[in-house]
Amino acid sequence: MKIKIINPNTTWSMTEKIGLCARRVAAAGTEIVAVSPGMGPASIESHYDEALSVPGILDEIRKGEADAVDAYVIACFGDPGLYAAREAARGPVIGIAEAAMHAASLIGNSFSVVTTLERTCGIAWHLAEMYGMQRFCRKVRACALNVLDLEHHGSDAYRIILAECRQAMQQDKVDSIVLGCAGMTDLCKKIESELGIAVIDGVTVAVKLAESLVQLGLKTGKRRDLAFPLPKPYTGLLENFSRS
Ligand code: 5HY
Repeated sequence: MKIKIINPNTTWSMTEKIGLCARRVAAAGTEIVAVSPGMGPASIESHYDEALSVPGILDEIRKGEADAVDAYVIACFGDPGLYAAREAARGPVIGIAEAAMHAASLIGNSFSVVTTLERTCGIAWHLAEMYGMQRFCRKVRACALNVLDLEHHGSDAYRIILAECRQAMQQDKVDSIVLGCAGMTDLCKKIESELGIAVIDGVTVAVKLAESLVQLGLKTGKRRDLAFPLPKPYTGLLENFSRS
């Protein structure tokens, strides 16, 4: 099977890191394709960034549909464009926030999210509510890190994230910690062994969920609101999105 991971920001070093971590958990026979769109924000840290990342995501879905992709992962913790992407795709589309929160709810009764900037905490809470996970989510914590600090080795990001995860473990009294950024995927197991608590990375969980759904022959439902978008012209910068 072919799983396409879309990192909606245009920072390829992060995309390559995401691809690497995904291939480590993918089953034999699963081909992982990890991409950044040809358009979009260098990092996603606001509603504005999220909105401007969606055309790039949909463009990659369109290409994937022509390339026999079986399932997609949206590798950004805001799950931007998730439902629009599901409309455009035949196969399953998994958002890493949705995947991580559900995994946390299956292995415990409480989790905290550790994310980058304070201003993205609201987005994480909104997703917890939308996915029915707010009764499991005890706290959303920020590390005062920009997303791209995760790409700069001198940024001390690991020490800062580890310290916030330790605080979550000691103060929030949770069963697990959900990492709130795709760019933290490579830190997951290191933090888990350092602290001795379950640490959940949405990228790898989403890959395993996508594999399971494809193996079960489960595709995105097309009978109701996730049916393919209706054909119509789009104009201006979006004219390439016109559907016939
Ligand atoms: C992410 N932004 O996973 C989110 C994380 C965040 O560019 N990739 C991004 O902080 O919202």
